[in-house]
Amino acid sequence: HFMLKEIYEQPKAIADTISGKLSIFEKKNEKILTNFDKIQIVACGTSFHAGLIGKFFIESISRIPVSVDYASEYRYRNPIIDKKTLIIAISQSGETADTLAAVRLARKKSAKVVAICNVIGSTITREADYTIYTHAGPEISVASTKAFTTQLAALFLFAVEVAKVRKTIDEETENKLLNELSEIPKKLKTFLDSENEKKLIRNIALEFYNSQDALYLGRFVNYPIALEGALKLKEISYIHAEGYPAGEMKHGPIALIDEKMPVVVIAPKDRVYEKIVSNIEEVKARKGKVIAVTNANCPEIKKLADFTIEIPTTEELLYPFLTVVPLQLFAYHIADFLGYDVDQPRNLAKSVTV
Ligand code: F1P
Repeated sequence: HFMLKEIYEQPKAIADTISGKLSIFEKKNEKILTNFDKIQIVACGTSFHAGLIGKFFIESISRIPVSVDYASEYRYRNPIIDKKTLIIAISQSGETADTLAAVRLARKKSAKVVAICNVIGSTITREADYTIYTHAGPEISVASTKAFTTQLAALFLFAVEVAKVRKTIDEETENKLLNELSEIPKKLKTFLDSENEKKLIRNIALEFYNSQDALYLGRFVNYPIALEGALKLKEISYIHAEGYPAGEMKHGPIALIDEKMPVVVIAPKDRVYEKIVSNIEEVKARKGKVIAVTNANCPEIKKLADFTIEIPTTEELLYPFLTVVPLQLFAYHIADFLGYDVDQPRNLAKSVTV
């Protein structure tokens, strides 16, 4: 299957994207990076989820306000766009009709557009002012995997570059962030090479592939990963799944939890760790089945969860690179057990051009 192959290509794709750097900004006038006071990110599907995480990167590292819109909704809210607005359009294919429409709207209002795309010469790259290319290589499977993690790499590099040019971070911080990012491919490879983790994820999928529904919970940078995990499951296994910020569970979705409900909780050791541990307690109190994605040495979670998948440790902003991968594999194995063609899910196209 292409999807599985593409999941395993992620360490290389991320490394290639990091070494591709933001070459566009080196060649062109750097003013592009200083001449705006707000950013609007537009994208669809998985690329939209990358945008949600990009907001955390840019706001925490460069302290510039960012909004993130589904490109399919953007034009209907009459967005406030001016010369000081920078638009970031994220699209693997560079051909998604709604994302292209958002680019055209922004350019008509004289905003500058940076595209983050994987396909050289695609329509969006031709219409944008600048393009940051992801170096994912061809992505054939409809369900996006390596395009997503390379988009994250591009967004992180962008955030650091903007902060550097605007002097919102010092050199030491810049080097620290870039070093942590450069460690990601190696860490991901270690995870993907682990026979234990591989077997574990397959076994969890075997346990749950007959489920009707699944709930995905995360907080902070891993909240969008909950959305992405749920989307992957929906796209290829046709199981109804919902992603939620874990703190919102008690405002509604908790009513759904019973002993039949798999609840995937993304819980690395970060600033919201204690909070997420109490969310897991809430799920267990209602007999939900918890699959946790966490680090080694998280005894609280190991004790509570039915299954724990262990990912390597990193700087807290960078966890999405590592937490999304077990969820991609989980969705893959479930769809595979159900006998579906994971590369060609029903009703979906690789790029939505109408
Ligand atoms: C956006 C997207 C993909 C999804 C599917 C349909 O594509 O929603 O994220 O996996 O292939 O299109 P793009 O704008 O990133 O090419």
